[in-house]
Amino acid sequence: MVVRLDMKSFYITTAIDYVNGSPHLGHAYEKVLTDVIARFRRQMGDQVHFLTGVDEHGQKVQASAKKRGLQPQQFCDEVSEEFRALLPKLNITNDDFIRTTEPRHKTVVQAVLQQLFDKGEIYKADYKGFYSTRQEQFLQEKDRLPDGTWPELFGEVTEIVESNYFFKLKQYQEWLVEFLTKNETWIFPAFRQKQVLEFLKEPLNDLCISRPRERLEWGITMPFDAGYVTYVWFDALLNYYSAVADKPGVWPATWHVIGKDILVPPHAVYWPIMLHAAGLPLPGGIVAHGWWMTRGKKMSKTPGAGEAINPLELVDEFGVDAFRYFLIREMNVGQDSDFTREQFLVRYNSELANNLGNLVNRTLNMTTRFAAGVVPAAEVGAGEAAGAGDLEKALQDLWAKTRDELVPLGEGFQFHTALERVMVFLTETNTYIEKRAPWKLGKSTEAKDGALLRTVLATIAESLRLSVAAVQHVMPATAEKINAVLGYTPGAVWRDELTWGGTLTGAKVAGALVLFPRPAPPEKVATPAPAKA
Ligand code: ME8
Repeated sequence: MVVRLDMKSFYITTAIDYVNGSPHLGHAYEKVLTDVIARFRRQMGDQVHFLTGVDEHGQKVQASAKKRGLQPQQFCDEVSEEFRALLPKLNITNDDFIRTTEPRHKTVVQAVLQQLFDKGEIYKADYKGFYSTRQEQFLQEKDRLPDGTWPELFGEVTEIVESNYFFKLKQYQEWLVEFLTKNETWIFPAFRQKQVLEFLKEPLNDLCISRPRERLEWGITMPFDAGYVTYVWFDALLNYYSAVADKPGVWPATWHVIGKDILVPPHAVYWPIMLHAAGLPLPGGIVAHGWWMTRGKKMSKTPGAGEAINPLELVDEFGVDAFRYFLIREMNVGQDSDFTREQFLVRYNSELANNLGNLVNRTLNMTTRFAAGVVPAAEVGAGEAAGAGDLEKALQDLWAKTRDELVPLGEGFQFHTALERVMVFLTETNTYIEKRAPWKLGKSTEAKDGALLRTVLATIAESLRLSVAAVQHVMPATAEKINAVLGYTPGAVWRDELTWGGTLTGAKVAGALVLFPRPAPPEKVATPAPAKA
């Protein structure tokens, strides 16, 4: 890795997925969102390190392996491969993939535990209480429903009595409240930070961080007591640090991207306190995204929850970029979204096929037809007598406005809005084509019409090039394909790519490119209108 001194280091992570089932849309979304942020930061010139991986220990994994009649390690090897294989299919640019069964991880977890133990941050005590295997969590009386039962979320709850190791969480409560009060934007979106502070109004308990080996085999051995393994969250959270512990200058993470279900308490309470107690710097912040739901229920591997959508089926059917586009366009980071095939098809047809696909077709088709496939130069002032130039100016002004919004929107994780703005610009470009009707200009023999036609061709090619630059972190393969048919190789500095100019003048374009073919017919869906020109 070449590290330039003028580059800002940007370390971003996803949650690590439990390997007790196959990846679903929720997992795919988190990877795609993090990838979009990572690509955006690279475009902005940062030195990005992007980590993802799998969470392989714990009761759930042990149980799933047993069900399949496999040894836990064998089971993990198999399922982890499925999660790893998803990444190239989604065009994810992770730099590293961590498995919590790897020696590099175990060594760091044990070293941190030993350090905390030596500092007196960990003690042994008897514990009697209720335990949820599904959530791998001890419960408290306040977790019960008013009728005394446990919420469905916890699955089967059993009472246990045992001796365990505890981490002194409680003594850091005030420190954490102060930290979150001082660092108001530590959690995105902001309303989640308020929820954490609300949670912290109740007293914290010390955290039970061990499981007796006779109850749970499948975990990292406590370095100071071989009769115990490490609680799965204590093990899992440390992946963010263990993966880069040997890479100077990478820690702390800039952002951890996770789902809202694992914000409180693991990421917003345990994690900062663990780091603080261990004397390690805290990450820059946490992005807590919402859930993909099906018919109002969270999509998950758990029986009884919303039906899990297999992301690969959609990728196979519509292509990786249509999939990435939909996830990023549809979900406002932090909010929930319902996944429906109908909504997917609406966006696919109207925004990708009709809007972007149409502009690509028209640009290639008309440049080939009217300019022998070579993008002409815009002729400023062409046809001024007829008021020409105003439409081009309006489009350029709209672009300038769109461009100015792109960076702040990206920096604020508002990628859905950024895509919406680009779609508006594309729609306006297509409307501009309708208004200028180059197919009519092409039939005219008048010199001013010829000049205007060349201006139109130059204008739409430039509009297309700019739109592609604006969405390349969301649809990298599509951007590459369109640039290739435009005969264009983008420069190294992304921001410079966003300036309107005669960039493509003289470029030789290809004849055609099929980008978003119509899906197979059986569904009743809105079909795209045929492209004009
Ligand atoms: O929680 N929509 O693993 P996991 C959006 N191993 N995101 C979803 C989702 C949905 N329907 N379902 C799950 C774990 N996710 C732990 C994490 S990190 C140190 C340990 C997200 O496989 C979920 O919110 O249950 C989480 O961020 C990620 O997928 C992995 O979930």
